[in-house]
Order: sequence, then structure tokens, then C-alpha cells
Amino acid sequence: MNQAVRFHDQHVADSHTSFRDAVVAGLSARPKSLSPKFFYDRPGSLLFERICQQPEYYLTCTEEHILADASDEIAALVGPDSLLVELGSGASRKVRLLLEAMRPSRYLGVDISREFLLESTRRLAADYPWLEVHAAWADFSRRLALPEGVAGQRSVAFFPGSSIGNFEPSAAQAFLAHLRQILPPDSGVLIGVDLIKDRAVLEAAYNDAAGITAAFNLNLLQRLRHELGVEVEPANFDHLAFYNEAESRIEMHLVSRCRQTLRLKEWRFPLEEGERLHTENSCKYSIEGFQALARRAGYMPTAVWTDPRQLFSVHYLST
Ligand code: AVJ
Repeated sequence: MNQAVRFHDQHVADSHTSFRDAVVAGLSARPKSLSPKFFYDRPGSLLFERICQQPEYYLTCTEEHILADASDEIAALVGPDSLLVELGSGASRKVRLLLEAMRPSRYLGVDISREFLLESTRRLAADYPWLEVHAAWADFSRRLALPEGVAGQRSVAFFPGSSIGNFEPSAAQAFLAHLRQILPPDSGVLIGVDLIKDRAVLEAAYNDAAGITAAFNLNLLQRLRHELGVEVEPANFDHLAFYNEAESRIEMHLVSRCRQTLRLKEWRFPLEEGERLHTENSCKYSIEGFQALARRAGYMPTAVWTDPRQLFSVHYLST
């Protein structure tokens, strides 16, 4: 059977304008900042795939090992005939482990990167002919809704990769609480969460020797140039990533190498030498800290798996 992917366009119609408005607001703020969700244009999504293959970036391979080891247990928790919803599906590699163990009747991939979403869901549909595959093109940080046609079925929302770390803890709690509201009764959330650990291990993961994370960070400036026509020279910026221990988070910034002015239409954004543009927070948790947050969001933390080095955790939260 060669079945098609059911595509649901949930993207905000004014995505270009809202991108520009967000950039103008972020460059006008003090300190200057841009949301990490803007990293994921096509080149950015490809760079992220390469980050996941860097030896220092332990998150991806560790999570994959945890999922491989726990997949039967996860399948038993979730039960048969469910809907598997993947948030930020990207290249959808990890979910294959779950699909094979769980054998859900339906899969819904949700992603902000349209081409990536279509490619990866088409591959899933081709490889798993028994699976009904849906794709929702959406910015789930703004709008989260199960599309018509899948709503109502007992679900498990898979939120891999520690993407939840991009939210501040209070926003993460609000996001999870909202997710709980839209999931049908008796559902669950399977979520990957990076753990607090040695500064050296954390900082190496965001400063890989091959410079892929730096290229990923700087690609945001290319995107501003190509998509919005911002006059900006990426070579005038340095990549900076460090662990902010007080906030338990990796911070990424772009640091101005000189005094310069970015231009966008009638706007002027002057930068001092050394001034930073904050591009990402990646919050880290202890197992107990994350379980407490999940409880505050209304969930029951039912199971947690980790690796022998306690680098990464995968939680199952019941709604
Ligand atoms: C996709 C948000 C989980 O925070 O580790 C990787 C993104 N940024 N390297 C992370 C990212 C720099 C990643 N998340």
C-alpha cells in the first residue's frame, strides 16, 4: 500500500510579517534577543541534523539509546490503538523506535519547518504502510491544536530532544499544562529532558570542535539577510555559548565583533563592539526538578528512564 500523508496547514498566514515584527522587536530590546524557533529554516534544520551527529553533542545519541532500551516498557504504558503525536518532528529518526515498538494506528508529525516535515512524514508513510500518517505544519509555541481527523483518539505526545529546554521553566510549565488540556482523556506525554551536569560536558556540546553549532547560530543572520533583507554581515559576529549555572541553562549569543549598525527598511539597530544578541536558552533539569514542574502542570510522572552516565532523561507523564 502506498498511502499519502494527510497534510494540515496550521501555520499562521502572516508568518513573514510576524517573523519581521519579532525581529524588529528583538533587535530593539535590551539586551537584544531573537527566538530560537527562527533557527529552523531549511539550512538551519540541516545544520541542526549535523549538530546531532557531533561527538560532543551527547543529547541525541543518548536519548536514542534510552528509547531503544525502554521502547517495550513505553509501548506497554501507552497501550494499543493510540495516536502518536510528535512535536518538532524534524527528521523523525527517533520516533521509528517508538513506532516499531508501539505500533500506534496513527502518527501526527508537527513541525515549523514545512519542507522538512513533508519529507520526513512521506518517508514514514512509505516505510510503515500500516500507519496512517498526518503532518501538521504549525508553530506549536503559538498555537497548539490537534487537527480534525485525529482529535479524540487516546494519544501520546512525544516531545524529544530536550526541546522543552527552549522554554523558561515557567513557560515550560504553561506549555505542558496547555498540552494536557488539548490531549484526550487517558493520554500521556513522552518527553526528553537534558540533565544538569558538569559545566565542561555541557559547554563542549554547544561548542563542538567542527564549528557546526557556531554555523547554526550564525545562520540566523543569513536568514535575516535572505528572508527579510536585513543588512547584516555574519562575519562581524562571533558564536558564544556558555553554561549559566544560576539559571541551569546553556545560553547562546551572537557577539558583535565591532561597532556596527544593522539596517532593515527604515529601522536602524546600532550595536557596540562586544554587544550580544541572545539567540537561545537551553534549560537543564534534575530528574526531581522536572517531575515537580510536570506535577505543577497537572501531570502524574509515571516513569523515567536515564542512561548510566545520567546525561539525559526521558519521562512518561500521565495526563
Ligand atoms: C533542539 C533546543 C534541544 O537546546 O540542545 C543545539 C538546540 N542549540 N545546539 C538544544 C541546539 C544548539 C537544541 N534543542
